[in-house]
Amino acid sequence: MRIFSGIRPTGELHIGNYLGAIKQWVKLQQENECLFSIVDLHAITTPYNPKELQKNILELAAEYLAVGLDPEKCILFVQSQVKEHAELAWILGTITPLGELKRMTQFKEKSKKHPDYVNAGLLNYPLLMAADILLYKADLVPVGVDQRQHVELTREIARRFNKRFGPVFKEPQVLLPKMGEKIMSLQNPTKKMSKTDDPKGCLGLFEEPEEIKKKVMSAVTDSGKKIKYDPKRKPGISNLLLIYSLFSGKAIEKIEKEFKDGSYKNFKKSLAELLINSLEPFRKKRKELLTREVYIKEILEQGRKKAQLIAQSTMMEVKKQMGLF
Ligand code: AQP
Repeated sequence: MRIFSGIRPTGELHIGNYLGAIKQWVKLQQENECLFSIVDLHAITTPYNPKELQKNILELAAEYLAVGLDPEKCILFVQSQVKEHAELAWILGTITPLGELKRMTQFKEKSKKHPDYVNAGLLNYPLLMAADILLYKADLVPVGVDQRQHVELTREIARRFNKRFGPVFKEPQVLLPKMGEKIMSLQNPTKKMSKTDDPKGCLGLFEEPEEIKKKVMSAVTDSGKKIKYDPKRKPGISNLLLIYSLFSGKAIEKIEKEFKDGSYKNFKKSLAELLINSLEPFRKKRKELLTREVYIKEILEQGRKKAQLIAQSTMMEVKKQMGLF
């Protein structure tokens, strides 16, 4: 199988990015042909600081490596370094009705969040994402559930292109994790945990132990005392139980039993400890990798070369079919 996925270099990864997407990537790289990108062209659709973008890109590359992506097993590259992404996105825009882009949930949410920054790039985000995936004829796209709608649109675009110009693209399938497709904010458990939201609600994957403890202990819980998984009635404690389960490998029912006589406070203490121990190797590795800029740049350069070969070959086919070549 060929796999494609990416993350925006908009800040330090959080446990939602890990549990929703990257944890799957690390497994998938063992037996598939994987491409994982740092999608910087997507990052510039929301407010950002140009002086920090290169630093964020390198840091995200270090973070990919720190959590276990192996450049011997997968292709790691920066999206903007393979110009075919932007080229194909333009082409896909010519066969996509405006209404399909306007109804995308992410466009609506991000427009609301940044009312002074509603640019055409934000509207066209799903076209660029479709180009990212279709360029490599990916079979599977491992992402969190918030990206499912974009992958569905990608399938639709691929179908439309193939019908009009001939069979070039593969229709990709979304691959959601069995559990953890949407980790909620620690401060507002009805909202997705997000890099650019309230920092207190977002638990970074490389955070210092003290910070982890503080954030977990001050996580919003629900009324009542019972530690029970019930996302509708008890979204706060359910989110914490899910995180506990995913990091410990224990079933939720087993954790409920373990803490059946315990308080929220005790449960949170235990979760903080679990997270501190589980995340320590990532934190150490990231620190070490950040001192090896040349090594990271070399990995990205090798990745660029490999990705570009595939991308150029697909673009030749696309252009031929469309009469552009
Ligand atoms: N809370 C989450 N739970 C599960 N999966 C998540 N993902 C993001 N948040 C959660 C998944 O992580 C991948 C990368 O996300 P991204 O950075 O490309 O997109 P994003 O949605 O913009 O991520 P953030 O954290 O919400 O960042 P900002 O604040 O910059 O918008 C995707 O597979 C996504 O599903």
